[in-house]
Amino acid sequence: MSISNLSAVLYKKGDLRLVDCPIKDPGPGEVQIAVQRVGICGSDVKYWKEGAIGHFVVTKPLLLGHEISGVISKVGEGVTHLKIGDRVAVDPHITCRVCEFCKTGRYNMCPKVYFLATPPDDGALARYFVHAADFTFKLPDNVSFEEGACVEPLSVGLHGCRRAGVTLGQKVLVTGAGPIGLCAMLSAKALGASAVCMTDIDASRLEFAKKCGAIHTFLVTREDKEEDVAAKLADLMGAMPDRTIECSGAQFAVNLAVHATKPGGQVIIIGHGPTSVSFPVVATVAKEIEIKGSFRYVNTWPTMIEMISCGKIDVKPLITHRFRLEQTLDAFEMARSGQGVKVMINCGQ
Ligand code: 572
Ligand code: ZN
Repeated sequence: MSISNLSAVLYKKGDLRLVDCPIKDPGPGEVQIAVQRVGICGSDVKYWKEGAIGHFVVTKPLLLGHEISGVISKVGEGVTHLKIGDRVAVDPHITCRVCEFCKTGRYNMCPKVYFLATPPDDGALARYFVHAADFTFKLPDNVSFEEGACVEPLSVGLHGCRRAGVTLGQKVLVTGAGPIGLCAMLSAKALGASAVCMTDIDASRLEFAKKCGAIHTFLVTREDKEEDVAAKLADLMGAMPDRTIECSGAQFAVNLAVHATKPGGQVIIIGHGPTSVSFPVVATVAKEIEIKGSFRYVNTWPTMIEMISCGKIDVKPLITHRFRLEQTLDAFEMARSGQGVKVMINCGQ
């Protein structure tokens, strides 16, 4: 009897189907995972609705999903740190491990990377998939499958905070209160930020951010001037923020970030919408602001799993909707509607 491997495959823009796919066996250094939970990311929705993000274009059927937890169902040759039955979370990278970036601890820069659910590389929104064992991490008993799947978006936030060098007693501004902004806020607090303020153009997202732990929130309107908002933020936070983590991709937020940040401070850009945005070069120079990019994450799973396990990061409030794998299309419609924050799919049987 063959076991079914129900899988969410995007055939082309707008054409997402549940189909049965072959189950692969793990090769050397690989594990087969019985997927338990998959969170829907904005990029999954964008590939579905627009068929592309930048140069990454869906030209052949693509299995979606890169926020994964599961149970080890088979172990390939040479794998010693995992066994059948282990509960795991998955870092969606598979890298070459030998280039200068892999060898210097920046595997997120590997030019030969395979990254789940990024064309042409398949994801894991299915019953089973096979992954590199060294990018698969055991979950402690007190970390749920849902929390395990959330390690991925949390990692984006943690990496941004690490790039910013967020540390004890700092004030941190996070622009954009979507899932990644919320994850950056949770990490900034866990790293010891004394005040974290979130901005957004949507009042309901800020209300939600407060419930998730944002200390301050500030509603930005289209009529606002960046310098005026910057002054109000300094008032609200008691001083200018030492670090700003930009998670919205909006032109306004990039300008605001530079104006709001303390002289000598840093602006970290995670979010990007348009390919190019302008930035206030005079203020950047005059305040010696350092602007840095932050791309995905590197070496964040062990830290984030530990932080969830010890209770210093509580990601559960971010999960707003739950669906079964069979209801994937409804789950994607919900994610696209913007009503929820983190939509979670249960792939277990
Ligand atoms: O969770 C990781 C992640 N990264 C995203 C988007 C969604 N989820 N990124 C934004 C898009 N870039 S990309 O380089 N690309 C389409 C591969 O423009 C990757 C990071
Ligand atoms: Zn993502």
